[in-house]
Amino acid sequence: MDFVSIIMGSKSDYEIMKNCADTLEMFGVKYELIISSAHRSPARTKTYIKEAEEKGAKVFIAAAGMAAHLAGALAAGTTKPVIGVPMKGGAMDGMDAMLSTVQMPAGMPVATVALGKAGAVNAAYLAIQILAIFDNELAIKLKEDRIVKEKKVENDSKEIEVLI
Ligand code: RP5
Repeated sequence: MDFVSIIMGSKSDYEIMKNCADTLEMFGVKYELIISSAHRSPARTKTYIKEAEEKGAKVFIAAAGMAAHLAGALAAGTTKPVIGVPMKGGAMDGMDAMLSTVQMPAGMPVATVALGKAGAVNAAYLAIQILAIFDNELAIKLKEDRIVKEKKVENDSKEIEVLI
């Protein structure tokens, strides 16, 4: 069974990452969601990656804040695509997490998305787009979603637009 695996470094990441899970649900994509830390529970993280891959995880999403090494640790443990979501918070309000997540050495990629809710949602979209390469039903859902978004722009404009 194909699914997306979401791993958060702390329960404090859940409020934002719920948006990631909700987006996957909206597209009917199966997912697992756990808390495991690169620093506080490295053994659990390592074991989980292996078990998730065996169960069918096709894309990993890692969310962590501060000295955020979780996405990098995942990238070290799998050759599946890893998407990193830097979390806001701490003394630098996420700048530290963003740089830790994005600055991977050559050959060990982490697809890093934005800080905050947009990043959590986009991590899900990226995972869905990866799965949709070999899933036509999912590809159609993504195209329909774009049409809805395009229509919303027009409708929102109509409510307030001023034209001469
Ligand atoms: C990171 O440290 C977590 O991913 C979280 O974003 C941050 C703070 O964790 P808590 O102290 O709130 O558990 O490892």
